[in-house]
Amino acid sequence: MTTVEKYFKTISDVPVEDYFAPGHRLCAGCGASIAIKLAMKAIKSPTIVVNATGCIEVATSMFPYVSWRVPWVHVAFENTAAVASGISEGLKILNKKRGKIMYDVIAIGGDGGTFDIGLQALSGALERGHKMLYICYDNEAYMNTGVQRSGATPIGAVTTTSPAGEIIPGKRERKKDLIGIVAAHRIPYAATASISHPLDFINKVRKALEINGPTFIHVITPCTLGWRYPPSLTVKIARLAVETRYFPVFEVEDGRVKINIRVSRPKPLEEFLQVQGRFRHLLDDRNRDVLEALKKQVEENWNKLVKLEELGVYI
Ligand SMILES: Cc1ncc(C[n+]2csc(CCOP(=O)(O)OP(=O)(O)O)c2C)c(N)n1
Ligand code: SF4
Ligand SMILES: [Mg+2]
Repeated sequence: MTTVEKYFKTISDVPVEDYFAPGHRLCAGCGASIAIKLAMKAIKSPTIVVNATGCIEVATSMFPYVSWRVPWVHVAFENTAAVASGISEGLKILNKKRGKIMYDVIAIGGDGGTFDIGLQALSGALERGHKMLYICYDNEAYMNTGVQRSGATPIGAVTTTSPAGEIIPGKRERKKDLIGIVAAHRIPYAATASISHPLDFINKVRKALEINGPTFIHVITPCTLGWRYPPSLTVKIARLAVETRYFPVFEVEDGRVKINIRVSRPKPLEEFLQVQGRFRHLLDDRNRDVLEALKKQVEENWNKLVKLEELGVYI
């Protein structure tokens, strides 16, 4: 890791308090649950969480139990960023009227709720410039409703709406470049992260919360159900996503790109694919072209980032 400021230098610096409490109903080995637990370790003052529908919301708020030890609002996919921005502005007014009210606002959405359904509200909030952090946990499909493909599902992956067989070899379209879309709004801070690198992620959340404007973090969160692997492999698969360059970890700060985890000798992409049932068919000779297309996209994406870092701009 290079430059994310190290608010927490080692894991032992990270607060022991959990604002995301245990006892929720997320699957054993759920990558998203790890991401949210880590994110909530980084909060620095009273915080309001605005949570779109999805596994994180559904499985942490089953009446009469709740896993949130901070004020928490459930919202629809379409208006997550809009609600978060309204709360942020409301707090600003209260601040003016009553003096220092120190609250941070974090919006949380899955890939379906962010790449697809909530994209217009997100774009509006980023463009208007509210002080809020939006975290997208990306398990690359609509998991809570039974693993349907989303704009974040990569080419070749099996979902229930992109099954591999005689007709199609898994999803046919490529993954949407969400961070590119977000960065195009020229917000002060956007970053990617992986649950396999917890300090990098926690420090990024803290860094984002300290910025007086809209910030965005895209974290990759393997899903044992949808990616079809045993729960014990979650962190290993998240690490392989980084080590194969499948999911580059970088930040875009005031338009400048910095690759935080430089993968100079990537592991073969097959190491990431072969442990997941959703990709296993890609190792079959008859799907070689899809595997090659995925490899090409991974390579292009990495090369683009390296170039943008050299250039010193994202777009
Ligand atoms: C407008 C709307 N469409 C569909 C649904 C049904 N729904 C509930 S959870 C969910 C999946 C969300 O996927 P994602 O945002 O990726 O989160 P994940 O379930 O993967 O955590 C869907 C489609 C809904 N609640 N609202
Ligand atoms: S389906 Fe996937 S994202 Fe949802 S709780 Fe289970 S492991 Fe987590
Ligand atoms: Mg999802």
